[in-house]
Amino acid sequence: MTLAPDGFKNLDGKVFNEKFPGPWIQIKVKNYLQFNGTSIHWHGVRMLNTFEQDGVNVSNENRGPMTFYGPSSANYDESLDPILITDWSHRSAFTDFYRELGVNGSGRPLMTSILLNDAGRYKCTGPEIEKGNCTTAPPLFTKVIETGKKYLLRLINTSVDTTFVFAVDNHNLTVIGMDFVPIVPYTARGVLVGIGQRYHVILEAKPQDDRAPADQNYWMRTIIANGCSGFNTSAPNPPEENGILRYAKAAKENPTTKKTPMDESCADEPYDKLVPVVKWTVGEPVNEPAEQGGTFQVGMTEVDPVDKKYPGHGNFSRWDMGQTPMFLNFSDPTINSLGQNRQWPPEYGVIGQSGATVKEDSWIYLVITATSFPFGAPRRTFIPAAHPIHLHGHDFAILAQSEKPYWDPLVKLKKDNPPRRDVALLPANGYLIIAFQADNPGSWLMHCHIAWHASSGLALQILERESEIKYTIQGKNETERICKNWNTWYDNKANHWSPVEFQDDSGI
Ligand SMILES: [Cu+2]
Repeated sequence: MTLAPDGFKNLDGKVFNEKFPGPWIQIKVKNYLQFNGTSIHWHGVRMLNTFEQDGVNVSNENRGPMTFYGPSSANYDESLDPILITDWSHRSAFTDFYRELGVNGSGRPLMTSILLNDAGRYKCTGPEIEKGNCTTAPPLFTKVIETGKKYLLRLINTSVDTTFVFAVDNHNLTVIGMDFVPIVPYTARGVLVGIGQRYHVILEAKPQDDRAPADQNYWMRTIIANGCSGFNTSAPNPPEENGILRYAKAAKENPTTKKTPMDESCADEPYDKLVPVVKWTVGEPVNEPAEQGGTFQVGMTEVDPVDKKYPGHGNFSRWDMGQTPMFLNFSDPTINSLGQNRQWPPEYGVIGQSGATVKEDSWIYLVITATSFPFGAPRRTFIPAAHPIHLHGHDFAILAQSEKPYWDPLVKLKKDNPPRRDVALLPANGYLIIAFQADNPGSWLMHCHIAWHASSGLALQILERESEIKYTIQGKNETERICKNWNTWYDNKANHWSPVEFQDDSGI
């Protein structure tokens, strides 16, 4: 459009929203929680050269979707609002976390219901009704569609502890993107969405079956993946019919459709089908090869109950993937000790460069195993559980992903355009080999996205090109201001929820 900010007409001014300068995008966060410091993290966003704004030091159970518009690998007519799939508990995470630690022999924490966006279903018991705990739930998530149109669905698993398969009765889904990465389209009955993963799928408003006419209602299903459930597996699961796909001519009633058979096992979408449109060729690693000890073993470590770092409630274990479970000190953040050759406390889980020269185009390989290799480890146990592993600051290439125990250092790695994303499932008893390019100086978390496990300590900090981080920090004064405010707040014991202990989880 024509711009004349100085009184002279520039005929070809480029603008956002017909405004010059463009709109000011700001996000301000004000914390009204009484006993919790909190921070806001932009999940999956690369935060290129802005590591100090990645915002993770306290885990808090709140979340919302954000959408970046970008190229897609197939066309569609309309997009629906983001679809958040989550498990839901009637107890607070602060209460249930002690169950996760197995304090005093308690069982693991269990989730109660499934929500699709803001609605789910729970059948109140008599005593719960009498106690006044129950009210009317909002209507189930419902989308009205028109026959013949193609709709983009943005699926996000925001669960604490459950991997879901998303499906729509009598409809195929065309998968076109994962974790912001457009992929070559493929067709699926259902799509497995791990915790923290995102998928873009296209649904064509055309049922796949003559017996399923286009004037009906169809269930959207949130199926609990076999073996990756946060629910009580000896009791019936909560209903998986949690959303309604309604054709414009259909009556406003619940669907009566039946589930189409599909793979419900807890494994990432098929490796061979996840082909990025923009190709990567992964180079040789600069860090030490896996067979020389560069593996990270996901297991549990028995914590010494008298160790003051881990507030004690008797004997318990914490999840970890490094030397020891992560446990951070909010008053001593990593960002304040950069470039000082600091000997980091083992519970900070800092992985540095250990002598390797790391440059912008260097490749770093990480081998993550769910079993002990090559030797057993003292005070550690390995439990067969799948873990959605998430890396901050990067997309990573998945060089290998297997449900077999990791023992063969000559395992075949796919370096020619492997799947890439920012959350991948470490299969139970198996292994995951990932690679990222060291193009983003910072201290980046790598952790399991099961909230209980992250809180327990299943996390590392990867210190990438430490000496260069200081040049990327834009908000140095802001960092100092926040740290100072934190210390003032923390030093006032009236702000602590418990007089005995302030922090009981890893801090992420
Ligand atoms: Cu985990």
